[in-house]
Amino acid sequence: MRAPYDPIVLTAAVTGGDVLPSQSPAVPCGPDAIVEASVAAARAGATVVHLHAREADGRPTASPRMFTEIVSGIREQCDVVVNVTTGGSVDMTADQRIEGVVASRPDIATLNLGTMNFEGFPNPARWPAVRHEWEKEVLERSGSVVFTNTLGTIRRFATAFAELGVTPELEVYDLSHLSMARFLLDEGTLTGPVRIQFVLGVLGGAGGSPQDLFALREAADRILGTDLAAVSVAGVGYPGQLRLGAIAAASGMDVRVGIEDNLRIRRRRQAADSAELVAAAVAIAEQLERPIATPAQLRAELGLPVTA
Ligand code: KMH
Ligand code: ZN
Repeated sequence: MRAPYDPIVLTAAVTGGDVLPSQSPAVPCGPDAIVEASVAAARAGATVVHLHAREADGRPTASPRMFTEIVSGIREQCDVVVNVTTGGSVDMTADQRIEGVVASRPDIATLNLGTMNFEGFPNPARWPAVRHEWEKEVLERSGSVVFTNTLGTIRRFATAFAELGVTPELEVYDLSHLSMARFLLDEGTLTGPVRIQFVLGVLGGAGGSPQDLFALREAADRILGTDLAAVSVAGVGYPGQLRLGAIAAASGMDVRVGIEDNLRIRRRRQAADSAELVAAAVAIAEQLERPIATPAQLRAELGLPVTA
């Protein structure tokens, strides 16, 4: 784990599969916009970009061709570490969700450690006005959203990552996911030490308070011990993203910001893009005298070739 002045691995989650493009023009849609948002976030200081794929109308897609186009487009322009989702969106099958990783060969890919409710729009009175039919369908399925990650799916994805030489990032939304990580390590499906991404504040997972973060942080140390390499913190929504990010930066943890999880830079102002959220996290890190890890530093930590 990181000492108080160690560099922070800063992840920019640029696309996501849950926010709706009608909510903000900052949601990048189509491969060119996703590449542009990723490169801008890297230039603003991100160590890693975490990405999903979306069609031109913003609909999440599992298209292996698009993931390949995005990842190669990023790699042509910068050396940022690339983290591709297997979460996709909740209406994708497991077969669909792994295709993008197999095709695009990212440095890191996400491994979601449990089935859960995953409600982004639970209150109809607060539904945003939307332009696209598919967005209306997303809103109307609220109240019955399940993000399915069976043990079989988790094992299948973890095994595929090992075969591909892709580093798993364990997405932890709740306490039970830490026990799942322990089980997978003990049965040999995962090899430690592992990297965890806490995703806090999803309705269906743990809450987004500092108390929730520290309860999970202490449980991770207790359950995983020396099998834990790094903990990153992604707060969902505003003000959780930057507040939990600040606490993480002050507490020896890594940080995730970006449009996937949060559309606002201030209470009443939307972020222009993920790069603006990255710049805010960089400014917090500077005040705490914790530099941001370079992609080369993280590659060395991951045992990857130092250049992509
Ligand atoms: N979109 C969520 C259903 C990941 O990238 O693996 C899951 C997710 C986490 O976004
Ligand atoms: Zn994601």
